Order: sequence, then C-alpha cells, then structure tokens
Amino acid sequence: MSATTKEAAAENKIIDDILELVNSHSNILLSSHVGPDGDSLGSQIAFYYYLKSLGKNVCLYNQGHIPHYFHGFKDIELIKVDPEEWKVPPDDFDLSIIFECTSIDRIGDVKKLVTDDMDIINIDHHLENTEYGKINYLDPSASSAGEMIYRILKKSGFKIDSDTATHLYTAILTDTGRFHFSSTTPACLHAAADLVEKGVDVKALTDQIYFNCTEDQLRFTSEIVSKMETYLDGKVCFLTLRDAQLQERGLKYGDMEGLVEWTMRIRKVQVGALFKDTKPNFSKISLRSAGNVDVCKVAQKFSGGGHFNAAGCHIDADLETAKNTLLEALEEIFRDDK
Ligand SMILES: [Mn+2]
Repeated sequence: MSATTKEAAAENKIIDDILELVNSHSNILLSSHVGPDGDSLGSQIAFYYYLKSLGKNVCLYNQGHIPHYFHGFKDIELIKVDPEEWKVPPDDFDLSIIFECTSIDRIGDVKKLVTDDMDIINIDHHLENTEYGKINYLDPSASSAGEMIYRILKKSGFKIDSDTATHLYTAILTDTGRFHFSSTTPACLHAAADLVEKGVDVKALTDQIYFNCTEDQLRFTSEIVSKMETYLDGKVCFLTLRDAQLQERGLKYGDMEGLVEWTMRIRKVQVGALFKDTKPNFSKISLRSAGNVDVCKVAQKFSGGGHFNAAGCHIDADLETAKNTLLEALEEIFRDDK
C-alpha cells in the first residue's frame, strides 16, 4: 500500500469507529472552544442533525458569546451559552464529542460536565493536539472541523439536506477566510461544491456573514485600522482592540471577528497581530502571517497554537507589555531569517 492509501485506510477506520461509538451511546454532549466561531457552530449543528436522525438525545453546550451575524442561523438557539441552561439528562451523558479543541480545557466551564466515565470523541484540525479522546480524529491538513464532519456524514449514509449543507459550508467558508487560506485544498473545494449542490445559497450566506455589520461597527473598524502600528521596517502590523471601546459601543469581541485580517492587506506585512485585553492583565493575541513565516511556532511560545499562517495565544500582561514581548519574539524570527 502507498503512504496515501495507508492514510486513507487509517482515516476510514477512525470514521467507522466514530460511527460505531456514536451508535452505542444515547445521551450525547457536543461542545467546542470558548468563544464559538463559524467552524465550531456549523460543525456542531450539522452533527446534531445527524445524531437526531439516529434518535439520540443531544445537548450543545458552549461557553462564550455567539457572534451577532450567526443569530439568524437556523437552529442556532440549540447552542446553549448560558450555564443556567446546561442541564444534565436524568441518566447522565454517556458520550461527549469535542470539536476543534487542541486540549479538553479549551471548552472552558463545560468541562465540569465531562466526567471520567464518559467516552470522548475528539475531532480537530489544529496542529498539536493532546489526544484526550477515546477516539482522536485529527487532521491538520483539513481546512476546518466542518470538512471533517462532512467526511463523517458522507460515510455514515446520512442524507445531507440543505440545512446540514448550509452549516457545513459556513464552517468551511469561515475557517478558510472565504477560501483564501492555504488550507483551501482541492478536497476542501470538492466538499464545498457538493454542499452547494445540496442547496446552499452562497450569496445570501456570504452576505449574512461578511456584509452584515452595523454602521457603528464599520466606523469602529476604520478607527482601529487607522491606529495600526507597524514595526520592523513595516513587516509587522499590530492592531489593538480594547474592552473599554467595546463596552462604549455595546459590542463583544466576537462581533469584531475578522479584524485581524486587515493587517495582512498591506503588501509588505509578513506578520499581523490583533491584541485584545479580554481580562485585566491578560492580552489575547490573534496572529496571521504571509508565506513561510510560521506563527504557530510563535504562538506556542505563549501558551497558544493553531496553524502555520493563522494562530492565537495570550500573554499575562497589559496590552503595551504584551506588544513589546511579542515584538521581541518576532525580532528574533526575522533576525534568524537573514
Ligand atoms: Mn476550525
């Protein structure tokens, strides 16, 4: 067998194991990382449809805020972000399926509901995963968790209807930055094409996600972008999003998703970063890079991770200190580069 045939066989086996494990359980908890995004929401709801078709009892509990542009999405209210609504079924959960989390801690407070006697299925497309599941379906070459769920549903024989297709397409669309990142492979596009064939309204969906901000949000974006800072001869661009500014406008961090992409619109920029003071003395950083600059490696230095050209991390410090700390790490990279 060739290496790729072997890989395909191994993947088929993992998917069969997932389908079998799902079949033998009845109370299933779905969760994903704190601060759900398009990939985590779309993947969970699509998988929910499949599990409901099997007659399972399914709960979707996530910690954090659902970005405003997902509010009109079909069945989005299934995702419970209010801990008051996190009820455990009378005969307990017997299986949890965790989407795109490198470690189980990424689900935040939902972890309290994941007991030792429960089986876990871990589905992730990030580099570096702690393999905390009974089954670990890991594929860093996948564009999104949504693309992996698509493969599972295809193999399960479940009929992907237009609602399921729309959620999976949303997952792939948002995690590839609208088919922009290098994760946009032929396999990813084939999956997307198949989903469009199953009834996705591409224009309406894209409009709802990307052309749907308020006047205030767009003015706020322009304010932040106009205050960008550039360093290292213009190769590095930093944006800053302050909690106080959000509060003034009644917005949440999740409402400004995609802000970091503005850094990379400058031809010369090789590393872009968005700094957010999500807690006092805690700076959350989203990283983007061009070409062969590995920001996943940078993120790993600061208890983070992600992908080669898109990653995230945090520094326990205020925004100014965090910027200096990251800048030092970036100086090293560009120095080594020469
Ligand atoms: Mn993802």
